[in-house]
Amino acid sequence: MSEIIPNRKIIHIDMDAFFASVEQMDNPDLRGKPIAVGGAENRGVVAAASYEARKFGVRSALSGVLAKKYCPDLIFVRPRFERYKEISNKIRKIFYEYTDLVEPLSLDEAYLDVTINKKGNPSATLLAQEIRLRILNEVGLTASAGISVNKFVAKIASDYNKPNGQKTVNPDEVIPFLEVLPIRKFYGVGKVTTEKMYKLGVFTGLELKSKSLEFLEKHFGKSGSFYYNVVRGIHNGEVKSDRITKSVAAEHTFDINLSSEIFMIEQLENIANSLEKRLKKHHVAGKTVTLKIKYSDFTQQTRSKTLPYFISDKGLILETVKELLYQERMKDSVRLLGISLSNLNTEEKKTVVVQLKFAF
Ligand code: DCP
Ligand code: CA
Ligand code: CA
Repeated sequence: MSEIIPNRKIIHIDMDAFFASVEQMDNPDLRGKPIAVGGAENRGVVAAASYEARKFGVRSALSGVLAKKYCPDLIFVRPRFERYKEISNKIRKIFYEYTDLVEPLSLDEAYLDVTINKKGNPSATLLAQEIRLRILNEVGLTASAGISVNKFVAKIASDYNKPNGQKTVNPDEVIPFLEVLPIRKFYGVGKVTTEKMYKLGVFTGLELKSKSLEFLEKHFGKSGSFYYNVVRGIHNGEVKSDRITKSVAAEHTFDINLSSEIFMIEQLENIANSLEKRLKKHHVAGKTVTLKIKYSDFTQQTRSKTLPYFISDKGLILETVKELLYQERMKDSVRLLGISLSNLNTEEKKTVVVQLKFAF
């Protein structure tokens, strides 16, 4: 019997005309008007165009000169990246209230895995609606969302009812959705690949599906198997959270306060055990071991030791913890013990790469 893998629930959220909408929100004079962020009448390119400007064919990457030609009333606005970043952070804060599995793709969009979510809401569609409403109420901007079983389909779906709309592609709709999808709309298929696909007679998902894996690999190399799979609804890419975990901890509050170190060791063994499981699950190791002790009078103590190497093994963790335990006498009775590991090997390493040029 084959194992039934439950469908994941992925939401892709993308802000509408992001930079332009921020400018219109902050400056009421710009509302309802065709504006272009970036560019200028005689130089540069448009970064973002308001929906009013898009009616004239103004869009991102268009030169300022052409933009002005298409839309003589176009107002050029200088970008304010700090402001966009600030809004981006606000939006992300909202996302994290729903799940920790948030993968930002750029300032204005992210994938959220809400298969299991902090609200205990089984409907990803309703969650997307709620998140969009919160962005509108708390930030003042509209967003669009795509909801489906994987990142690939969710991303494509978020464009469907843009602006200020959302689209759910249910598990049983994924295949038919992809079959009728124009090939240029497949995420990851850029201009060059689209042209190549056209030359091979592939214009829709259905035509893509008619091609064998060998055929696609022959023409598209490594990407061949990607195309082969996604059109069959197979895309297992995980939502990669960018949250840098600073520490991993496990602790336990006791029903009866502990007064002897012998009992504490026994408890610490259990705690080290759960900590090790957590570390293994997240594939991390750390250098700093911290022992947390809460006494019955509610005072708290922490004792730490940093090792010269990374550990994740419960034996090594316990060894360090014991050292910390005996380092100093305990007060009479202990109600909670905890162990945490920090200085993790996942923390971003800011290395400066210096390129040396040698004269011959
Ligand atoms: N951006 C940019 N240069 C580009 C494309 C985009 O600087 N070539 C910036 C400006 C956009 C923001 O990134 O506002 C988000 O890009 P999107 O592609 O998501 O476009 P918009 O949010 O502007 O519009 P849409 O409503 O289509 O998502
Ligand atoms: Ca956008
Ligand atoms: Ca975007």
